[in-house]
Amino acid sequence: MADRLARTCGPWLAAVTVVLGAVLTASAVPVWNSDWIVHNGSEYRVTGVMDWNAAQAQAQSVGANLVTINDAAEQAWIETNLLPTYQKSIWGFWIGLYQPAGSPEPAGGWQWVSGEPASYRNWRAGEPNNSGTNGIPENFAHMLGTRTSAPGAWNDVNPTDTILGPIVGLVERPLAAPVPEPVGTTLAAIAVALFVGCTRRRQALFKTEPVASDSAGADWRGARFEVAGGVRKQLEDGFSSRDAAGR
Ligand SMILES: [Ca+2]
Ligand SMILES: [Ca+2]
Repeated sequence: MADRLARTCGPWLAAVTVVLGAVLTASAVPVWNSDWIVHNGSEYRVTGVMDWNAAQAQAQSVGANLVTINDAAEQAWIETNLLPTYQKSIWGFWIGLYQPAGSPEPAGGWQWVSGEPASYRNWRAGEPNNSGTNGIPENFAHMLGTRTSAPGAWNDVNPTDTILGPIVGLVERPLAAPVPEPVGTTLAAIAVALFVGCTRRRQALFKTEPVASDSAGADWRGARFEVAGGVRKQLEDGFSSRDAAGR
């Protein structure tokens, strides 16, 4: 009985396992709150609501990092063009600035997770202050949303802090290098070049070499044909026949 059950249910169990695997895989697909937005040599994208580490992991899965804000111009562009549209709460965006554990508090060791050495900072007055609740240090930075007294300014927080509301990550990566031509396209281009070259070579030979003679010994050249006296003659455009002197 048990064997029969196993034989009957085995394929079904396998199918269910495959379906469950597909569902679980699909659930791991990165969640985004925007498409890529191109600006000044970079492209930017906004994650779904998640903590700093999850947002950075999602960024890395597409060759990016949480944003590095290199200067005041990039800060201003983000504040104007991205923050009002994509913020989910007053907590604004995660940015790529973090403080390795053990750094002097509150201001020591802050660095960009991309590894870029940019020294630009836009801390809110009084920040970073490491004023984490529950004794957990504030080692990750976010950009405040527009509905605060300091829109766009930065603050250090602890991502597991219970006071944090919905917050999304701002992701940046360099614009991709031009994609190389597919091999098929390259081969097709070579084939066309060879064909054109051969055609020109064939035409050149055709115009400079005698290719047929009539009974009087005259040479005939060109691409059009005429049959006279049992001899096929090739004629250049505009001629019905031609004498030996080429007139
Ligand atoms: Ca940047
Ligand atoms: Ca703080």
